[in-house]
Amino acid sequence: MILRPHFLPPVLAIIASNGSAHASSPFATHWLVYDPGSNPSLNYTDPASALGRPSRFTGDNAEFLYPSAVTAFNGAFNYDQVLSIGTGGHIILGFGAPVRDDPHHHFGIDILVFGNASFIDADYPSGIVGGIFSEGGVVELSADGIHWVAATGVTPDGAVPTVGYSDLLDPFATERGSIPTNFRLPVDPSVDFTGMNYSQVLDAYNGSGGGTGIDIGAYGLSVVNFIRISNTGPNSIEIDAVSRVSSVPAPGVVAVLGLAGIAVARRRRV
Ligand SMILES: [Ca+2]
Ligand SMILES: [Ca+2]
Ligand SMILES: [Ca+2]
Repeated sequence: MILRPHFLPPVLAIIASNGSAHASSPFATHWLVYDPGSNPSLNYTDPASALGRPSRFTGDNAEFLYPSAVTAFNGAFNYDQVLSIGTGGHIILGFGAPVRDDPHHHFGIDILVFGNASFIDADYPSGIVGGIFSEGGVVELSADGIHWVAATGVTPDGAVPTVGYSDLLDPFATERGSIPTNFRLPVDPSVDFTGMNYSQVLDAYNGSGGGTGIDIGAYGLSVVNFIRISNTGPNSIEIDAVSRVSSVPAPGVVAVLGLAGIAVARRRRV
């Protein structure tokens, strides 16, 4: 069954959602269409799970009783944290403000997609990156919700695992950390994590919370308001969140204001 908010057809739903009260949110503020496909994971079919910020902690409920931090080796798995999309399914998510191909975005990346993929531990439980549990998926982008451009090469559930805290050196920590990561800061896409220990992984993340990066300019787009994530593979994929990347502050402005340290501290707490 295909779900639509308030049972509106897509175009009307888009219009109805334009007055969103969450325009300043850096994460998806609304969903427009959710088709769960043929084999979504049981109990993971609430499209609201893909809205808002990514998860930092998981398993802390009666269903699982396995409280654990979201690390690069431990993806989020609570029912209300990730949305599952089965074979042939898709979701369309909307941002509260346009995503722009801003030259000040880190590494040129404008959008981050957070699945629940995690690295494979080659030396469990010490946390040595031996690969990644990747479940794939397909991403398309649109300015108007009608015309779509394929973001070829982007793997929404499988490229860069989510990390909830920068200071948790245990990849299977059962407590929260004290330094939340930044979900609007991309990981350097040139990094090869293979063989790294978890301390090296966190250094490479450099305060980022992970997420698969998308440079909308690479697909000829200057503005994006909607993202469609589809599954054409045999297994379900999971989506936790999407975010708009924040701009790198102009160094001169920060220096003049004398707020460099404060600016960094705030960015890390988004
Ligand atoms: Ca860009
Ligand atoms: Ca998954
Ligand atoms: Ca979520």
